[in-house]
Amino acid sequence: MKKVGIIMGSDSDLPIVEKAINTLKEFEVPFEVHVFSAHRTPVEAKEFSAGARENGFGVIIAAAGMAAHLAGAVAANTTLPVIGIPVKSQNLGGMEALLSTVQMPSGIPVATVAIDGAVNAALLAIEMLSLSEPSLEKKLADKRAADTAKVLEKNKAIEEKYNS
Ligand code: RP5
Repeated sequence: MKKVGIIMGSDSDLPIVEKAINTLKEFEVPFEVHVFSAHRTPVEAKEFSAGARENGFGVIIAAAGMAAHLAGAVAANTTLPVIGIPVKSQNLGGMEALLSTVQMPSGIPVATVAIDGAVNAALLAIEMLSLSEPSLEKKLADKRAADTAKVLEKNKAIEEKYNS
């Protein structure tokens, strides 16, 4: 199976990124994790991105906050799909990271999830890998069904409390 590359701009992003890591572990999808910054370590970020396809990666998740150019910079150096996670900041709440990540110029796509949307980033990466890994298709369907059952259970409790 192809690996998922997970890059974060700073180790301070790790508490958010760990949610993606845990989701990939749950699905037994192989991954690598790195701290590369578009601004602080641009050479390393570029080398990783440019070599990612030949190094066995199928998709890259890039998480960054503030002036979040990481996902775009990664996407500029690979034709693998890149998923951007805008990370919430103290001052502007992640809006700046969201806009920096999502507003890519035509030709260099970044699939952007919600602010701190690390679980969806991992699920989207798994969905991409499932195109060539049929075993992942069933796991995705099972998780979707389990999540639906949880919500229906909550609905039942609320309905019983207020509607009876
Ligand atoms: C971004 O700046 C990082 O992705 C992080 O979200 C933010 C702050 O980084 P630190 O100052 O905590 O290292 O590049």
